[in-house]
Amino acid sequence: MQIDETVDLLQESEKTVAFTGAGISAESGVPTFRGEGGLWKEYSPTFYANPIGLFLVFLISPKKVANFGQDVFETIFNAKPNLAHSSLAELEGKGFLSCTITQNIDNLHQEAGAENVIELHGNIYRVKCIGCGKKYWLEKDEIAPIFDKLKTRSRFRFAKRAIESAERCECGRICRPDVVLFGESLPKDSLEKAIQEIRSCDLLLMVGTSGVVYPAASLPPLAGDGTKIVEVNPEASSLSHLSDIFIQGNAGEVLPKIVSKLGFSPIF
Ligand code: BV8
Ligand code: ZN
Repeated sequence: MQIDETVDLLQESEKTVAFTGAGISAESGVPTFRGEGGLWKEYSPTFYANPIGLFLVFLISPKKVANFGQDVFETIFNAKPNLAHSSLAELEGKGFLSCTITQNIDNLHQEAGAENVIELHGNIYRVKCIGCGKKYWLEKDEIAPIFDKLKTRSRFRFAKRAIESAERCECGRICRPDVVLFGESLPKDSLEKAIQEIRSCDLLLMVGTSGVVYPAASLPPLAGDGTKIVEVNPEASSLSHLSDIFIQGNAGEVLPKIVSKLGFSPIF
């Protein structure tokens, strides 16, 4: 029923936008932040998800910071797009989706073929210069070995190796992961573009987000009064009160059904 209604809305829509969170990558094996087995169950965001906390953990045990980086990055490195990512890419390719606004840093929307992706929290495969802000893309095999090198108990050796292995910018300064940690501001251009997209769409597909992280979670409420909001999530989120249609289920099962009802099959 809700899937048929969503298909009708997609066919009538002039401009559809997707807003995604960690849940859309759950079926790719990437742990969500707050759900069952969530990342922050193992690594408390108080320490691991903000620069100051990470520094405190480094002072106590540099090895823990390297383990955290290895666990997060390895999980994401090994992840492949799932049918939810490829369904959104298919909708974009067939002209039913204008853009995907994501809170995720795993690059899986792009790997599934999506071209118009607005990244609110950055991208794990990109680094940026701490001096001039220039950004560089890294290959997976360039990043993985760094964490092996960082596995040491000694703070001094960890810091020395971290600086040695950090990518250098043309300007000579070192680069850091282009990822927004808690307490850090979101990239202004991405945020402004996302606001503009949500304000101008008439259909918003909200997929796999708990809606608790700001300012990202303040975006769906900016949708216009006439905009229909369809949410896909196995459980209610803090944004569910906004949804006109709530489809309870996993994105990797629900989205392909919507796409196939439109007469396409997500390229996997
Ligand atoms: C900011 C990158 C201005 C890193 C992320 C105190 C001090 C400092 C800041 C704050 C503070 N108090 C509040 C704040 C603001 C803070 C915030 O919102 N905190 C929350 C926790 C209260 N925000 C910030 O700090 C932001 N910056 O405000 O700057 C500023 C500056 C200085 C001082 C103050 C403010 C920065 C936020 C960005 C942080 N970086 N990621 C990394 O990825 O490692 S956030 C992280 O959470 C991810 O990006 C993730 O995407 C995002 C949001 O979470 P969700 O995507 O919703 O994921 P979650 O696990 O929560 O939910 C998963 C959902 O999927 C669930 O609903 C589940 O049911 C569903 N699901 C599960 N399986 C499936 C599914 N759905 C569909 N299919 C399935 N199969
Ligand atoms: Zn530079």
